[in-house]
Amino acid sequence: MTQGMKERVFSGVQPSGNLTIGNYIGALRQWVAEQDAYECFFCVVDLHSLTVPQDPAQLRAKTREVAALYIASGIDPEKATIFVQSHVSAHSELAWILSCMTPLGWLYRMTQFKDKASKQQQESVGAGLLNYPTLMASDILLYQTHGVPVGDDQKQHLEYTRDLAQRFNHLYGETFTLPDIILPKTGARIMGLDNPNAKMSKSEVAEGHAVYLLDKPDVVKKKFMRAVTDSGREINFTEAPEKAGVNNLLTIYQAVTGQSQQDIEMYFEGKGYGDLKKTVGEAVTELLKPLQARYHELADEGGYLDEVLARGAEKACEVASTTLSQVRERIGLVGVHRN
Ligand code: ATP
Ligand code: LTN
Repeated sequence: MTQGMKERVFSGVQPSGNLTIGNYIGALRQWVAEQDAYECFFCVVDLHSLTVPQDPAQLRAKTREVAALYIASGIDPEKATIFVQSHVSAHSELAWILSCMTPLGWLYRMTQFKDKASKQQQESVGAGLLNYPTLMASDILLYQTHGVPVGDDQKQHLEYTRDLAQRFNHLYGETFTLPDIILPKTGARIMGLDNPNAKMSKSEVAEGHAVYLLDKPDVVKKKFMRAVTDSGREINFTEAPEKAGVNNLLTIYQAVTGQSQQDIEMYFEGKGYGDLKKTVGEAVTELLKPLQARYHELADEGGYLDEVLARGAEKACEVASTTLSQVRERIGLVGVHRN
């Protein structure tokens, strides 16, 4: 099959902090698996991270770090296009156009907006936080994307993207491909180690909440040893809310080792929570070793990353501008005519 015939995949991570094992298990790991079968675009969505306050120097550093972590996780820049969202201005332009076609009600009902807005002073919630899904829809629709590999928390944003694409296609004629969500079989929602009822998130600051991809082995192990469990003894996969901590540890273990639930439960039969935490901590440490080694190599050869991002931006611009031209034409924006 030639490159042009492959279906497209698009996904992104915000450079809003240190990447967690939730980001890896829910997103990055799936991306690696898809890069042969699809034409992939993996974006560092820096404009999205502006929806909550960011320190400029930190944002600059994290943008490069996230791109390097894509490569360190196994994404091959020779196969997939890796780029920074703000390098392709079509994203912002389509976001404006689509925001004009989005009923406010669709945005107010987004749970991510409600969650993040409730964590800030009412008056200081930026308009960007409300418009976040419109920018995300633009990211996806510009590439005529078929599949979007993300964690469970992005379901609602994907539904919104499809609704918006359908609305546009209905009003102006077939323009956008309707994207499907691609969820991981295991680990679509990794929970915080300090609070197994809240999603593990890179912008949560509480100590012991998340394991970061660049945490040193002793830190990883310590965080797992301190993970919140319960006062019982059973080590089983379960939906019971009071056993969410144990279930989360088992889920991480399953995602990392690829073993069946049955085999894992059998392995831990008769063992205690201390053993569970130790075993999971060691498995995650092993998982991170090669990733961290590759990351540090990349950090030492700075020029390579710049070159990958420049190439990525060029390729992404090509595809995005084709869709954007169609959109501009369909909605009646006048093109430039030069003699
Ligand atoms: P923030 O805290 O800044 O909102 P985040 O940690 O939720 O960030 P995002 O950049 O919003 O991360 O998400 C990047 C990708 O990682 C998305 O596909 C998202 O679904 C996935 N993801 C994030 N957290 C988890 C998690 N705890 N479990 C599984 N997937 C996750
Ligand atoms: N909203 C996503 C990040 C994101 C994204 C995208 C994911 C922005 N644009 C396009 C997939 C496709 C999040 O994970 N919070």
